Amino acid sequence: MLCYGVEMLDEQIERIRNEFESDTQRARSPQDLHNKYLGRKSGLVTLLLKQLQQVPAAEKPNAGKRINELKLEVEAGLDRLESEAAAQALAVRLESERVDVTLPGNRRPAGHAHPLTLVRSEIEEIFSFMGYSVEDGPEIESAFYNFEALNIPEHHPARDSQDTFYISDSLLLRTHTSPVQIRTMQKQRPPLRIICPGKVYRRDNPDATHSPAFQQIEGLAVDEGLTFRDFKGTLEFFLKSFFSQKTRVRFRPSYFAFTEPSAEVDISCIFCSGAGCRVCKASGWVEMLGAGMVDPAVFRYVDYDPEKLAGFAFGLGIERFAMLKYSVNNIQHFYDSDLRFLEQF
Ligand code: 2NL
Repeated sequence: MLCYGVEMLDEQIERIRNEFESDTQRARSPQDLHNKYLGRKSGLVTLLLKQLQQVPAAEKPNAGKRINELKLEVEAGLDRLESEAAAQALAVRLESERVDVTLPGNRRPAGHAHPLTLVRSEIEEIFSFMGYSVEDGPEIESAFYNFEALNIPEHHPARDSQDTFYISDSLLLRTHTSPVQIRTMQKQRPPLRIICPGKVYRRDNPDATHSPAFQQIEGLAVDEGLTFRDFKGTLEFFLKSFFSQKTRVRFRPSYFAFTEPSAEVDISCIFCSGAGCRVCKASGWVEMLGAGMVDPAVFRYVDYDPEKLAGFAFGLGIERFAMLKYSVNNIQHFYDSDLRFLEQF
């Protein structure tokens, strides 16, 4: 297909221009058309440019100019095709990935606090209101902090390995959170107002009201001139705040090695208001906590002067408070992690 005349070249240019024109109408891919017209070896425009070597020198500038015009036209046409193809691809993709932003989202189920945590928080709040702070301590304790400093001597039945989980001769799982109070008294000078929530361990067989691991809150106030009336008023305020203002509170004499005098504290039954039912075993009263004025022997263990200072303390089981407040008849429900139970709180 050699050509030597401008005439013939013009014909070729026109033919290629027309062919390109109709190729672009037929929606062929820009890449194919690029190869067909501008391909490095056999593109139609490329071949035409190669033929330029054989054009007589006089006609070369003119011929070159025309071929170049064709090349620029083809390039512009290909650019247009390419941007049209890209716009088309984007439109297809947008359509296929269309998102209806008005559809409701997938809500993830949200968890919430465990009932024992709810009760602990509520008790902490009532005592914070009265100026108490919350203290924490280790669950593995020494016999000194768990027993000795609480005036529970060696050979006392509470120390028996039948009742206590021993780790070694002198280490054990705390049976109450009193050791935290002993540690706090060693660190801080009075006045002191603290509550100590936490897990405690006792060798009980699990049943509807017992668990070998349960949660306790103990409280302690120490100051000069604290009286039994402060003690009664504090616990009455706490129990009425937690249950209801209508709840009546009763103190019965009791005994603990670490308090003197000691008391068991009852509330009027919240189910029958004192008339007598199954929960209060027809007595109208339900025992809620043990408490008393701190025994002078305990003060001596922490170098507090029992002649100058007085204090009161109490201990309660969080599970017991939760069972009464939420009418749960088996303590094991709190540990079974059954959502049908937990979702009710
Ligand atoms: C119960 C109730 C009680 C205390 C705990 C206590 C702590 C210190 C000093 C004096 Cl550091 N007392 N705690 C007092 C009375 C009762 O727990 O039923 N315990 C067997």
